[in-house]
Amino acid sequence: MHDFENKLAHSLDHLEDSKVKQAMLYSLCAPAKRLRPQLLYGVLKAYGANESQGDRCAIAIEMIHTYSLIHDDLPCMDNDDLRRGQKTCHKQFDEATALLAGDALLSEAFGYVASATYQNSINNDLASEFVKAIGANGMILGQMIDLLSENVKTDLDTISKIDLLKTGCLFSLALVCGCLIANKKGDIEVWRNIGYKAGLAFQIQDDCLDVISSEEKLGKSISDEKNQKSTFVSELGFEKAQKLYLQYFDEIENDLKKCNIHSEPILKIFQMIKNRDH
Ligand code: GRG
Repeated sequence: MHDFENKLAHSLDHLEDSKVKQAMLYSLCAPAKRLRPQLLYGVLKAYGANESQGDRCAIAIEMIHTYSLIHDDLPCMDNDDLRRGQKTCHKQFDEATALLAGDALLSEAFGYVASATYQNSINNDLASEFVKAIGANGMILGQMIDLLSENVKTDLDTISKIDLLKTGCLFSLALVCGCLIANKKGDIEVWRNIGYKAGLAFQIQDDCLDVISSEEKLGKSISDEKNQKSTFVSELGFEKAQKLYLQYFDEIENDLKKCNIHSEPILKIFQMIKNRDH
């Protein structure tokens, strides 16, 4: 993650100055955990590959994650005021600018993937993985099912599907990109599954944090109750939900220990996620 914040801050330097660029930078460079880039770099380290090879994909994934947050916060979606400890993009700018900022981050992200020069021309594989993860069979589908679940009692299978698609797909993408860039295509499904488990664990943990933490600490609105959404905590109770996400993190640790990699750095990232308080 050497100098990642600086790389992100300069990632839009090629764009003409405009209000939409200001809005993109406002949301992209807001204080955030950068978990998905950390995971991508973690896989490269696990294979002993050069970390800087991951820069363009890591930036692209953070752009896409930021776009999803901007759109998720819009009045037509979750209608939130606070994100990453600051006003949401549409509150700071306006709705139309926020919509465009999200669209533009998504477009620029693909520019980053397309123009990366990797060995064995893996750019096509990477682009396909991006579309699979974030398109209408991935993150967007998760968001659609989530929106349709508001004010409706939702069973655990559906909640799991939403979490897997909304969060797991992007975690998986980060790990899979690391695997492809390290030229270890044969291991791709192992990383994909770890990403899905991590997304599920992360989202159940989020449901738990929503109960015990504050908006100030989380840096975002606590909106599940407001939007009348079923969550793992509402369906299982806090203790069972907590047990379940810890179980998923244990499984991830065991999966990683079975891989033929230098597992320490990536284990540390998952431990950090497991112990997070926001
Ligand atoms: C095209 C209209 C349209 C929408 C795009 C909005 C959307 C599709 C998907 C939403 C996906 C979403 C918001 C999932 C939740 C993801 C999540 C776990 C967010 C929080 O991630 P952290 O904690 O946040 O890593 P930071 O701020 O640290 O990066």
